[in-house]
Amino acid sequence: MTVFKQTPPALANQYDDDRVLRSYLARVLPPDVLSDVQESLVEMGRLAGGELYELQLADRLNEPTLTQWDAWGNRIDKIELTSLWRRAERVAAEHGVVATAYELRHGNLSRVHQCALAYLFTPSTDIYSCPLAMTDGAARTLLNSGNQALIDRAVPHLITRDPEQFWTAGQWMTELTGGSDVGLSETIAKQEPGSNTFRLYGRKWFTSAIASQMALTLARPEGNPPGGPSGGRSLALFYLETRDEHGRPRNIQINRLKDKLGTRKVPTAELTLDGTPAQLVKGPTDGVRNIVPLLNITRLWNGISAVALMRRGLALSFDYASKRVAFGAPLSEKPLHRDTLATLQAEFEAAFHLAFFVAELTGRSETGEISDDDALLLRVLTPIMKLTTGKQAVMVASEVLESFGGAGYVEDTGLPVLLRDSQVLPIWEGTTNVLALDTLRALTTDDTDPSHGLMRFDAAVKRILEGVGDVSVVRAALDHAASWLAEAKGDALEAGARRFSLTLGRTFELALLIKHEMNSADRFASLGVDLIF
Ligand code: MFK
Repeated sequence: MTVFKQTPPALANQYDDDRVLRSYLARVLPPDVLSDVQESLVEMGRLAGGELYELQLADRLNEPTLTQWDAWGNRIDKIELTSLWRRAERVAAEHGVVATAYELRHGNLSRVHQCALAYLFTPSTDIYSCPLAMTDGAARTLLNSGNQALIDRAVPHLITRDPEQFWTAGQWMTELTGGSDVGLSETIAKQEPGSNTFRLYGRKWFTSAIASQMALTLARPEGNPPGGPSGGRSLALFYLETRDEHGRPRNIQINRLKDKLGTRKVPTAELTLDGTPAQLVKGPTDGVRNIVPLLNITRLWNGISAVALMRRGLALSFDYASKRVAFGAPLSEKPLHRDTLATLQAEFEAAFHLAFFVAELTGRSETGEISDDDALLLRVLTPIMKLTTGKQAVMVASEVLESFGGAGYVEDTGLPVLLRDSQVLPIWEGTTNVLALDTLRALTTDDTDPSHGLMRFDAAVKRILEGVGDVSVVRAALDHAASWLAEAKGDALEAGARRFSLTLGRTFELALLIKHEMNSADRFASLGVDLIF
């Protein structure tokens, strides 16, 4: 008797196989830059579709562990990572997944190159992008701070390609009182008499990737006024190193690791800081404002991770559709299945172009080559991009699982993790609602009237669509947003902020998709599935 065996989905080289990434890079990178970066991307695509993916499947059941005590009663709070994450750390350092953005080999386009590496790397590493995002954000924050002693001490470790020297950074912001409303933080900083060192006392409630060697955190220097409407101003930004030269925590107790829905490889801890030595990064106040560079870099990573997870799900789903036969033909020949996947592919491609456009602007901002208009656009688009792509990732991951039928609901296919891990994207680094409010705030960055900010956003969309003409559906959406904003006041403005921000996000995505289709070699092709099957 012949026993039926289903061929599982497989991954090819994840760069060679990614028409969307390749056509985007061919459009935005000059030919000499593209040929220079290609080798690194092919190599990362090979690892992501091969060694790292195999290791990810083999490591599926393993999770990081916390050992609080040694056999002799000493508190050690030792974290052990799984083999996938240990390998991912080396690969990330050696392949410059953070470093590329700082080496500036290709000027402002280095950020695009780095995001392409991160995009290929992320889905095969069970969110090792979390510590890398915070590392990148910490490097940017320290460099912007002008604190030369801390720059000299930490930045070389954060941006090295040498795995032995490489450090990752944590971002300890969340406390029991304040997840979104960080100004409510209760951690106190006491200055050591006659010294620049402070000692931190308090509890941090969500500290991701706790194996990091350093962290940036917020605390209230003794004497500053307590939390309230402007609580963030009386916090200060601190730098600390987590362990001493013997590997012992520096007056930090790791109370437990969180039991989370997803991101199970990320060791996320609850901490007590009991006199942890720390240095001021930039003055004794305005901690929230001073940590903003970190927030904006990790929000960019969030968007890049969102599109990376969408792409991974679709790569597996498209491959499976060509192998799985039902009702007399492969799924890839079934009009309804094709139509479903084409819809998801459109969501992914739209999100891809938005996330990478923000990477382009970020790169230009970092090298000081951004116009005032584009700097304002970056300020508005960062929260819009983060909130829009996070929502798209959850929807696409859910549909990807369904496209496998029951197999998508079964753990040892390695598929359900895509949904669990995507679900964090609209939560951490600012929830959808917090970012929707930040969008309104960003529209008033240099003017008190958000309608003026929206007019500049509108002008940016027009610039994107230059040469294409006014696309009626884009025009209608922007006009609708503008007339709502002109009317909405007080509670109505706050209540509509999420719908408004998502409208702007999806409209901008559409403009970018159109621009790409009009300017790339595979014009009009990418929304169809014919190129994929
Ligand atoms: C896969 C990749 C993912 C990556 C890693 C994930 C690791 C997970 C780690 C975490 O989740 S850490 C926790 C993340 N937490 C947040 O993101 C907090 C979410 N809450 C907010 O973002 C609130 O809006 C905020 C805390 C900023 C509000 O605090 P405040 O004290 O009310 O701030 P305020 O007064 O609104 O802003 C202070 C200043 O910063 C203002 O400037 P001025 O002082 O000049 O007036 C703001 O305009 C400015 N500002 C705030 N957000 C900004 C910003 N400027 C630029 N960009 C922004 N995003």
